[in-house]
Amino acid sequence: MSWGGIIQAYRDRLPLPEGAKIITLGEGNTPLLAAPRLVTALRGDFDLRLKYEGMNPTASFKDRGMTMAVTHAVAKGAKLVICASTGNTSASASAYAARAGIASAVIIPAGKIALGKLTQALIHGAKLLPISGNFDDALNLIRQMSNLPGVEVVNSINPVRIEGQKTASFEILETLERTPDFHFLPVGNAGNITAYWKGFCEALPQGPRPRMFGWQAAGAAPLVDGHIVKDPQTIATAIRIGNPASGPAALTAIKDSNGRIDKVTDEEILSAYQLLAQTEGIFVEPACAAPVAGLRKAVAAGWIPKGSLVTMTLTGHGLKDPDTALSLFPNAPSAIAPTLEAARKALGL
Ligand code: AN7
Repeated sequence: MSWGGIIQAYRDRLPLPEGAKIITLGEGNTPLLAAPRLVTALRGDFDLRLKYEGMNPTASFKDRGMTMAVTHAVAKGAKLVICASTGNTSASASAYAARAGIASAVIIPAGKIALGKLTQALIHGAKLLPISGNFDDALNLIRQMSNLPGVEVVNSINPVRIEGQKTASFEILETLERTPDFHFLPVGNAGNITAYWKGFCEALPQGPRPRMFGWQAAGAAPLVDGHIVKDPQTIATAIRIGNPASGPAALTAIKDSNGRIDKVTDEEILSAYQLLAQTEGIFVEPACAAPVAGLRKAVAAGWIPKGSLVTMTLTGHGLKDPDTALSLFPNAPSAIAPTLEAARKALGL
């Protein structure tokens, strides 16, 4: 049978309204890639598998939750889905709303959304409401709008989003046919780490389960620092969040899994971002490089025993944020003559 998205695949494990029309773009079933060259570069000695969520229809993990949220919204008769977003939620919400034939409106921090994500929301016909504030301000506004008639909030404060996102854990376990020792992922609003842990708990009721290692950007690390961050700052705009909605659930996941929440600097993120692209051919957006940088830190600290099985979620595709990638290459190559001689000279051959 061909792949029909996560609701079709996991219908028995997802809450669905009676007779709901499923709104899907064929999300899920993403690759789980071995990464031996990256492990060598990190000077590790373990098995690393990367869940490449950039391969979802709108190029981020949000699609797993959005098929659920928009399916529920349509079943309830909603005419408009709304969300606050650092970019990927808005891209996904606007695509699934278009697919369903309903409207979408997205509240975003003005000037802080990666180019690809903004482009997606526009092309899918979303109403864009940039605010002079950050993601936390946007989510605050969304909470106030949640009771407006005909409106459905599709942020991860909507519990069906978490339900959809937990399916990534199911896929990892089915692919590996064993339990990872560690699971690494970036943490922003903390919905995804909450969802993965829910998935692992449901699939492995008796345990053992992976230890959850979540990574925040140093300038936006409320869960690591132990307090709300009023003016979060990081190059990884996807996780530029100072007051995560699912913070308490994330901390429970970390505690119950004997895991860890930690932070990495923008410099470490950018270095890991290039290392992943150049050792494994996998292009991610900067937020996804936070757990890669985290893994480097964990190896150096001796936290990953030899022979461990480590899984990591790469949450979004690198093409979402071409500006950050290009900024690393300020000197664009200049044109050469179309001759063998000039090509040989340029390549040193
Ligand atoms: C690529 O789109 O919050 O910890 O509004 O886009 O579940 O918030 C995005 C978050 C990680 C963090 N990686 O996940 C939004 C938004 C990428 C992301 C996260 C996001 P959560």
